[in-house]
Amino acid sequence: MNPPTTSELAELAASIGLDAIGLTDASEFSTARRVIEERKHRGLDGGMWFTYGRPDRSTDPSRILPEARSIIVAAMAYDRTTPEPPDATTVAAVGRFVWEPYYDQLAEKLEMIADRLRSGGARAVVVFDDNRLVDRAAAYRAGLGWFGKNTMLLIDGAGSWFVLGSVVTDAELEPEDDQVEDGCGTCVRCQIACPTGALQTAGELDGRRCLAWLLQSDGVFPAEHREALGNHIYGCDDCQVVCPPNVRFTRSRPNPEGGPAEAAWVDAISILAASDDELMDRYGRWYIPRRRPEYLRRNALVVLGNVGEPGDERVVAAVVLALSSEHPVVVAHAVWCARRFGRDDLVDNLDPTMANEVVVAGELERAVPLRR
Ligand code: B12
Ligand code: SF4
Ligand code: SF4
Repeated sequence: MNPPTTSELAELAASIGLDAIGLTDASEFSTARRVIEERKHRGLDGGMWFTYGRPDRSTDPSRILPEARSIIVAAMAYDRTTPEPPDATTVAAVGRFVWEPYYDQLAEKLEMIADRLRSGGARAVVVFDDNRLVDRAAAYRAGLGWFGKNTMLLIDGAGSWFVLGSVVTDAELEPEDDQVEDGCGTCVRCQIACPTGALQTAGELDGRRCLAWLLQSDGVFPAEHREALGNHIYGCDDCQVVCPPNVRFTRSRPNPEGGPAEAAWVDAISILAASDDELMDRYGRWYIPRRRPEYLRRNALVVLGNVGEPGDERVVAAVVLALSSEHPVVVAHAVWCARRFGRDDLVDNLDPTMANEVVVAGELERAVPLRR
């Protein structure tokens, strides 16, 4: 086996556009496992699977590659500057980690690193954002950054606008296990900024309250967090936007183009008007609960109830259309939306069979806060 040296890997990473790289050994991530199990025990997973599903597997690199010896962990920056929203009151915000297919871009780069290892006779497996590895714990141990109070992995001088991924290999590489010291200090901005109080304890995310997770969960969107959802249609960046290292990084390295405007904002009305196929075609990359487009409509209705103007004819027409949906979850959230606008009259003509569906009947009984 003729594995590359650490400096060769660093040079290769920089030349293919990876922003940071670190090395660690392939031993188990026992702290991460303990933390995940303990949080799951307290219900903080909020029904999430991912690394919560099989923590024994996600924290053991030998399940990825039985002879694993080393892990190369890499970070790739994504968009930082928010483009101006279009001139409409019904626009919804998309988390910036999906403005472009960043994970595909990251995967391509990680495969180049893996190919270099393979050409030296080693085995190499690329993993990123799936359930096989705890990406942030790997990045932390490889000395890439520190765990912020918002639970993000922050890179010194560059913040958290990064996706992370790894190459697990059987090559013996020299680990750089110098962990980065905490850089949050006394700052608590993310904890204050979280609209639902999901970060009440520093460094601990309560999945039952996190909007990023609730938008990806199936069923009824929890009524107590609907107003807090604001205009988020997919993902939530609130605990990163306020983070001082991110603000400094954005200032020092703004995107020349200011971010891809067409991907940063989505008209909630256009989601409600689109067919199933159109929705999956446009947003199929997102984690949509059960891959069912009605959940995109559910999320759009909560957003519309928060940002739409009750007197806007387009808004009213979109709610009326949603009230005639064949999906109870869509009708239930359309009921909430109509009532939020003080338009109980729109609900009066509901089909009686639909009105008896459990989720719809539940909404009909619910007191709804009027738009202020
Ligand atoms: C499940 C998951 C989610 C869940 C839960 C997130 C969470 N915080 O646990 C949901 C759906 C909410 C989510 C949301 C987002 N996610 Co996500 N998600 C994951 C996934 C699949 C697993 C994360 C995990 O294992 N969570 C379990 C908990 C226990 O892990 P942890 O928080 O890292 O735990 C450590 C710290 O708590 C620390 N610790 C323990 N005690 C203490 C105490 C203190 C004081 C501190 C500071 C730390 C600390 O040790 C723990 C163990 O290592 C990873 C991909 C992967 N396979 O790893 C992506 C990942 C974490 N997500 C990512 C992104 C980009 C996001 C979003 C920004 C997307 C968006 N815009 O909506 C948000 C950010 C929300 C947030 N504040 O975390 C990136 C993060 C990149 C980075 N720089 O950190 C990852 C790594 C994907 C990737 N490969 O790039 N995500
Ligand atoms: S992603 Fe949003 S809801 Fe989740 S912890 Fe961060 S600010 Fe709170
Ligand atoms: S906002 Fe402050 S406390 Fe939160 S992650 Fe950023 S630096 Fe740390």
